[in-house]
Amino acid sequence: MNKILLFNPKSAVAKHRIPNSILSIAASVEGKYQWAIVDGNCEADPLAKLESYLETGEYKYIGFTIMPGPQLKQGIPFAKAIKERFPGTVMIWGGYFPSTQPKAVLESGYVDFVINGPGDHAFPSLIDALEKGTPYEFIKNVTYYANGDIIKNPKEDLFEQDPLPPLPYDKLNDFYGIDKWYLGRTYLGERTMAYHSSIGCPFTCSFCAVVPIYEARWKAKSAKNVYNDVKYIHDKWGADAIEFHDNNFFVSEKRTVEFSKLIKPEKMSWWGMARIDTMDKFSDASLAAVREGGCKIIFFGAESGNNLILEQLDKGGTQTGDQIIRFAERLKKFDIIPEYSFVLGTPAPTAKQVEAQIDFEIDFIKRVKAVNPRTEIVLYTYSPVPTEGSALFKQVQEQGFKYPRVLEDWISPAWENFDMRKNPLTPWLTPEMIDKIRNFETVLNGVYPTVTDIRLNDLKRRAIKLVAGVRYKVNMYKYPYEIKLLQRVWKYRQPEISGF
Ligand code: B12
Ligand code: SF4
Repeated sequence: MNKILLFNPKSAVAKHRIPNSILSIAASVEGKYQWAIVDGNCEADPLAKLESYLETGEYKYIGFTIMPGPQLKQGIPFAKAIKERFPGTVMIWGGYFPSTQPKAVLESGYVDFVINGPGDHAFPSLIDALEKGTPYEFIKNVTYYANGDIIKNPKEDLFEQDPLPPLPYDKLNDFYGIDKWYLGRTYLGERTMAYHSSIGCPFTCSFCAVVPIYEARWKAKSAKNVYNDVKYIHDKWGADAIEFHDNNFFVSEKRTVEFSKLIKPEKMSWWGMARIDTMDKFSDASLAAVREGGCKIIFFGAESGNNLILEQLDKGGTQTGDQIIRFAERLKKFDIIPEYSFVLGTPAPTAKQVEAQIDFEIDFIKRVKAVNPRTEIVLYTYSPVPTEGSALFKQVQEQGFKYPRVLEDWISPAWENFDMRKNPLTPWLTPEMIDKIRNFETVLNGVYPTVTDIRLNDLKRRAIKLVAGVRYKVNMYKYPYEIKLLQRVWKYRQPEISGF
């Protein structure tokens, strides 16, 4: 029987996390096919490592997981090189990038299949079909190229998460010691693990890549199962903190509180992502239970203080600018740090309006900081995702925005910036507007350096604050070279780029 090689391209320079995407694919074939994992984060020469497996002639199937941005830097050239040298291999890509850009991926000629969304069932079914020579044309979530066309098989209904096979942590540990590679020191603890407890999201925000893939569906593991998995890693490898990588961990108040109570005796600190309107409905008792269970900081998609933009972003219709401010204030008494992310630079009919929107958000963020200075701010610039049918994506296309058609173009510096949501190539944003957003970000990070940068000691924090404070007070954001210099010298890290 042919073997399977799974590859996680480099996604961060440090603070590597358990590669949950590729590990869940390994779990889906565990016990049935033999597999090996290569983690680009842990290898000095990952291509050589991949080739060393392929040279044995035992591995026919290669699965790459790809999120937009830096993972493409290894993903694209490695896939090309492997297909050239080992043309008999079957190359299968999964993850957010190929799911949203299947055309460019499959037309490259070196990727044979894309798994669109969850691979837990689709991947083993595809391998079975290829091994037995039976049709794959009916396997849900499989996308492929045939007769000059992209064929997208129908989507599978989102399945229950509890019956999924357990993640093969022990086997991963044989490839890359969990202790050595994946339990890093963070703001949360000395040994931070990453865990993914639910899939999808029940909402339909028009700027978000989760929507075209999961189509407003969400399924979660039970609190008890999440607790059991976390406890396993805690007991076996000494994890003392958790990053929940779910798109939306806190959808269910009941599950959240149940988990908080279960985990409380373990004294672990944790972090997860949420919606403000959902959590604002949590009772005071639930929020207190969450904090007592060890939750220190929660990432919220605040997106905008402007109700009209919130509507444009389809933020569910229940979040308002006033609520964003009120909720930052509310969390103070529970000692939970809100980490608010904003999306600046959405399209508007005129350049003047785009600029006015940016100015409004800058002012709004300062209001949030005034009510709760501990609020962490993450600033993204709107990078369109192909949410077919959304009014926002229609507006984006009408204004002349186009994705690259050739896969290799995605690794040009310009498109990499697009992926990082820092400097997208959207036609309605001028370089001056981008500068304004990024300069404000520099000054803001100067006055309020993130608590998650544990290398920045008190002295450095005070020095940077002093320099940036005057600018912040008088709204002078242009040319903040002195702050940039300090941030560069002290290697200031932004959690959204280098890991939370
Ligand atoms: C962890 C993570 C990171 C970490 C990487 C950790 C590390 N240190 O290595 C960090 C923080 C560095 C990061 C950064 C970025 N990330 Co990121 N990240 C995630 C996150 C939170 C979890 C990924 C994960 O483990 N999921 C768990 C697994 C089980 O789910 P999954 O990946 O979807 O896998 C399933 C399927 O997709 C499929 N599948 C996946 N891979 C494969 C492979 C094969 C072979 C097959 C068959 C199937 C398959 O099957 C799996 C099981 O069903 C996701 C959000 C999310 N919840 O998924 C965002 C996410 C993937 N990131 C995203 C983005 C955009 C980025 C950035 C590019 C931009 C940014 N500033 O946020 C940066 C830069 C990337 C970089 N440096 O490489 C977006 C992608 C959106 C899009 N436009 O497509 C996401 C979805 C977040 C979001 N909601 O916007 N990220
Ligand atoms: S709530 Fe968050 S994860 Fe869900 S659709 Fe909106 S932005 Fe995406």
